[in-house]
Amino acid sequence: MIKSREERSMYMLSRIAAVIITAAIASTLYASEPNKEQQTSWPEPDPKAVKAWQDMRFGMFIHWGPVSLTGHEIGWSRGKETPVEKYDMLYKEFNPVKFNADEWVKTAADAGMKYLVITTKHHDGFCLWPSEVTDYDIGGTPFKRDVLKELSDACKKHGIRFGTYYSVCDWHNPAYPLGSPGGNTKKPNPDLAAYDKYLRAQTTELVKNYGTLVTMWFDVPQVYDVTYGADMVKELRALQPDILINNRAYAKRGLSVGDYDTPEQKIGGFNRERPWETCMTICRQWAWKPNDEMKSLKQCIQTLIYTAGGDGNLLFNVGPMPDGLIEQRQVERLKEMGNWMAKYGDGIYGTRGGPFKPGKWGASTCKNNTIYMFVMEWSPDNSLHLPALEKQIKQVKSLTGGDVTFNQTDKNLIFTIPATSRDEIATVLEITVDGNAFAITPMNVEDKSGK
Ligand code: FHN
Repeated sequence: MIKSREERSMYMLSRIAAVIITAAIASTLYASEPNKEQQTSWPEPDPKAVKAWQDMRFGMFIHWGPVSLTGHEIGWSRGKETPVEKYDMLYKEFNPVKFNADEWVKTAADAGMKYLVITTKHHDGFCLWPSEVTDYDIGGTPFKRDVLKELSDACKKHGIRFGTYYSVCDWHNPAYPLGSPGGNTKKPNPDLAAYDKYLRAQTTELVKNYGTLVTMWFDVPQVYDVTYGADMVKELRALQPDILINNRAYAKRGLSVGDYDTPEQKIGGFNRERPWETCMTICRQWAWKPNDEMKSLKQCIQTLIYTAGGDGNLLFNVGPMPDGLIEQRQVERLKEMGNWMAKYGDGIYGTRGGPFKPGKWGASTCKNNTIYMFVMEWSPDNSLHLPALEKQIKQVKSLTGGDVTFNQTDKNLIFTIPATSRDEIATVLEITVDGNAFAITPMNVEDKSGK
């Protein structure tokens, strides 16, 4: 029975002390419980590396492997459309004799793409390079050639940055706890610590053997969490201090993970505070699918415009065929994108999103004292009504042709262009202002298209 105030306080103090000591013991006993510092700190990237990556704005994503022999989705079709036993033997037939790294990289360069990221290992566990720690790799195929070496060499030759996608989950590896189909089964004898060793051996091979990588693009970490991931990331950064790592290196669980976010199959929201990159397929499937639905040129270009307008990058995916060729129709679509970029790429490369935020009207980007407007919707009276601009306009040019006029007041800004001068994909206006365009406070644009 507590008698006095003093005894009550002493009792409370002893209870608090007990709680603190217990927590301290627990934190040492369960070594797998990451410490507070480990949980919240992500090793900051070199700001110059981030800016160089952002300036590129547009990259090629490639999803490829023996699965292309089936025309079904990489990883996900294992144990679904294709029985596991059959899927895991596909590599014995994988012989993409028409693979030409130079051609792939030239296709990327001709599209106006500045970097390239390929699935070195997807969820199915197959490795497109001769890994020291597994035989389930390109060395076990009739093809045998090191696809990554040939690609990274070709990228260097064409001035394209090379990056590697690596799936954290591995439904083929017996040590990784989850398996196919879709990570919904449990392996009989999982050993995550052993799998972490395997994963780190492979990621070390990638960063050591294929030149300076622009990024390590991790995917689907599932049960692989900060307990392992924090040290793995530190190891990568120690090997390549400038490498950018996306936000899928390990299970987030409320942690801040990665140098950039990765909205998928959708355009990210306007965000100048944290780098981001939309990854999207040119067709519908990530890996090659016969007669898959392919996006129109308008869809492709407007996706790129909206991504840059939101201050993000676009990683645009192709799925090469089992013979090693990228489908001709995809090559042609990418060439059409390159033709557009050749004319209007100044408004994409090296720009930042805004100041007019993306909307049905279109999107804008900015660089030095220039604002680029990509107008997709006009009001019925052929005008575009915008909020007042805090800097004085010195000149306006329509890069897509025609005469554009403008009226700037302290209340609003109106552009007008004859309907005959509009461009079906986007009417591109180049606006010169009297100062740094990026310093202009970003603004929303009210939808006045009347549609
Ligand atoms: O499951 C994968 C999918 O196959 C594809 O690789 C995408 C690309 O970002 N990532 C995962 C789905 O989020």
